[in-house]
Amino acid sequence: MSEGRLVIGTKRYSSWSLRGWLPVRLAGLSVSEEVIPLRQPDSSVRIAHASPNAKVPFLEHRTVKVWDSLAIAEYCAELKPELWPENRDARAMARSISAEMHSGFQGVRSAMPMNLGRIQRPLKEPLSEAVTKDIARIDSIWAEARHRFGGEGAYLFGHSFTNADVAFAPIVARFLSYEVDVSDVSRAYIEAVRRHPLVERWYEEAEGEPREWLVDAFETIE
Ligand SMILES: N[C@@H](CCC(=O)N[C@@H](CS)C(=O)NCC(=O)O)C(=O)O
Repeated sequence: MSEGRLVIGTKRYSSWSLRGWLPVRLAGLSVSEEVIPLRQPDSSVRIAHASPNAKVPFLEHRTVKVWDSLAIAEYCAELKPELWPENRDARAMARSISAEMHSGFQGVRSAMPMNLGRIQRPLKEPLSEAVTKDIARIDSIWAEARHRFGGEGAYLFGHSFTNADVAFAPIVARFLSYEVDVSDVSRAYIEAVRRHPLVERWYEEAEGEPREWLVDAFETIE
C-alpha cells in the first residue's frame, strides 16, 4: 500500500527531481509518483498547488512533508543510514560535496541543462571560463573521493551508492549528453553511475514520456 507520494517534474529534464527520486527509491519508500510536466502552460500552477515551495521534488511520506531535494535526501538517510558513508571523515566529505553541488556549479547548470534525450552531442560554442572551471572542480571532487574513499567500489565512497552519488547523478547525465572530456577516473565513475539499475530505470522512464512534454528551448541548444 502506498504510504504517500513523490511529486516530480519531467524525468528527461528535471535534475532536481532525479536528486529527490533516487534517495526515495534507494531507501525503498513505498510512495506513488506524480509527474508534472515542466514548462507547460499550467506547470507552475500545478506545482504550486502540489508543493509547499512551488517546486519539485516534493515528498509526502506517511504524514511527513519534505521539500527540496537535499532535505529529501537527508530524510531518506534517517530511514536508511547507508545513504551516507559510515566513516565520519568520509561522511563529512560526502555532505560537503553534496552541499557544494546543491548551491553551486551555476556555469555547468545553465550552459548544459539536463536532457536525457541528448546523446553525446557537445556544445558548438567553446566552453566559457565558468563552465570550464566547474568541470575541473567536479573532476577533482570525483578523483579525490574515489582516491580517498572509493576503495574497490565503483562509487564515490565505495560499493554503496550514497547521497553524494545522488547529488552528482544529473552531472553524470550532462557530461554524457554534452560529451564532456574528463579524467580516466571520472570516466569510469560516469560509466558506473549510468549503469546503476535505478539510473537505468529513470532513463527508461524518461524515454517513455509523451512527446508533447518535449521543450523546444532544451532540445535546440547548440
Ligand atoms: N533547490 C531545489 C530546486 C528545485 C527546483 O528548482 N525545481 C524546479 C524544476 S527542476 C521547479 O520546480 N521549478 C518550478 C517550475 O518549473 O514551475 C531542490 O533541490 O529541490
